[in-house]
Amino acid sequence: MIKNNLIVFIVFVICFFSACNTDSKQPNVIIIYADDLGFGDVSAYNQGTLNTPNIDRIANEGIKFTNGHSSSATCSPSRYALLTGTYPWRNKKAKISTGASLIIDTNQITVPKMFKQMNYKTAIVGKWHLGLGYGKIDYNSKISPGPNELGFDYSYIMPDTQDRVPTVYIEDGYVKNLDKEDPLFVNFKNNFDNQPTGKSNPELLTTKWHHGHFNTIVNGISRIGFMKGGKKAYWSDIDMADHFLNITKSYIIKNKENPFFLFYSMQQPHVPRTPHPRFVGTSGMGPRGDVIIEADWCIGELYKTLEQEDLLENTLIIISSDNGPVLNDGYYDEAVEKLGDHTPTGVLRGGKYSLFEAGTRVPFISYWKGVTKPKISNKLISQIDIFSSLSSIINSNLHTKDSKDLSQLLLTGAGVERDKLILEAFGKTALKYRDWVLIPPYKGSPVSKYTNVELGNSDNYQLYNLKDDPGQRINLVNQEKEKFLELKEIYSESINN
Ligand code: NG6
Ligand code: CA
Repeated sequence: MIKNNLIVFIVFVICFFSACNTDSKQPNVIIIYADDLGFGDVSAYNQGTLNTPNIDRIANEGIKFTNGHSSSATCSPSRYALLTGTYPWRNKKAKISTGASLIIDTNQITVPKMFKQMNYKTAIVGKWHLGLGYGKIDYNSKISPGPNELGFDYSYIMPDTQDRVPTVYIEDGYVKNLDKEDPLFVNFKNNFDNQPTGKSNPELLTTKWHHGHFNTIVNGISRIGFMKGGKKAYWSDIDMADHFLNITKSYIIKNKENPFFLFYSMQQPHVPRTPHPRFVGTSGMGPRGDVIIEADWCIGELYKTLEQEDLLENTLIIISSDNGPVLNDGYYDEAVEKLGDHTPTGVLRGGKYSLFEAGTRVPFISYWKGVTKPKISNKLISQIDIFSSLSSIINSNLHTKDSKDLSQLLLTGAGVERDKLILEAFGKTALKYRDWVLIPPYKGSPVSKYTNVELGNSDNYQLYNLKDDPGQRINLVNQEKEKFLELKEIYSESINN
């Protein structure tokens, strides 16, 4: 009897593990998300003069999308759309976070929740920038809700941006290395105890601010916002890339037996640009170029880890950026002066913050060894489609209204594409429809007085044909009356739907 039971038990165990094995055939998914990396910053796109050999290898062996978009020309809204599959302009809270409350409702379905439902392990390492908690955050106890309440089993994050306080990492809701004897306080309006700031004590700065960024000084760099205490928890800016990479690598090695979804959310090349000394001077373009070289190296190291762990053939990698490029985003770091012939936006007009193409048309690459065949695809795809496309790839049945299942496109570079996409920048929207773009009239300066980026604001409607005019120079509103009216109609339908 005991023997029979034992045999039944052994058979059960074998079946159970073979079932697990089938499950483990579900691919791992890694989204590598750069911060402010431009369409022309990746050499595989043949636009600029920077060299990114590691991204290029993945791009050249996978699908390189030349018409791939982030959902917004700034960070938090793009991240919101990526993780929820919902347009950011539907949610008033989905705007740049500066110590804001959590932007995503904890009841909302998210990409990591979807993966969890399919028995994946889920993690985010790197920049978060989607707000934390409700109301005022107490950094000295558990900070919740945050990424863990939105479906990430493991989170190791920079809360907002590298140029905002607090300059600490948060692991699963707790400030890493916080000394209880030295509590951490943050305030975005008022300074604490006349502490030195970038404004009052410029002599303490190693990097000078240009606009904004003149509050609390950490590591010789003044930031947005004030902070006091918590000194042991402060990050080292120059080690940030290595730090996130090492955590990412350990996570992969630790979780290689289960399918995992990993959001590797890099901080480069957002300001302040702080390359590790071994990358200083490598681009000849100053810190902006150097941190792109650094980010490229990190991606190469990640690739190597997957190769060494024999995971490449079972891992879908997506590389993209949260918005387009900007040179001067608030610090004097020679991004403009040392640019040389490099063109971060490539042939596109605008940049970060802009409704023109370079605001949201970004590097967009998918790669899965043995599955994707090298292809350059000019089909229209948006990061908002990642939700439904991944859902399809991992056999989940979750979909959202705004996210299109473009899984075939993601895996082959061919097939159904989007015909229309609403672009967003600072709450302002525009329509991309096939080869056309319609930008409604918006008040505001056409060129940002800080960043010098062309924002897309104009008193008049703008209509561009990207096929003939990828740089959006010729406004066809008057010549192409019918097209104009057609797009106006589609725009108003889409935005009110
Ligand atoms: C802006 C900051 C800019 C950057 C941006 C967020 C000023 C004047 N400008 O408010 O430097 O931090 O927010 O960038 O403070 S993003 O890529 O995270 O959206
Ligand atoms: Ca960004």
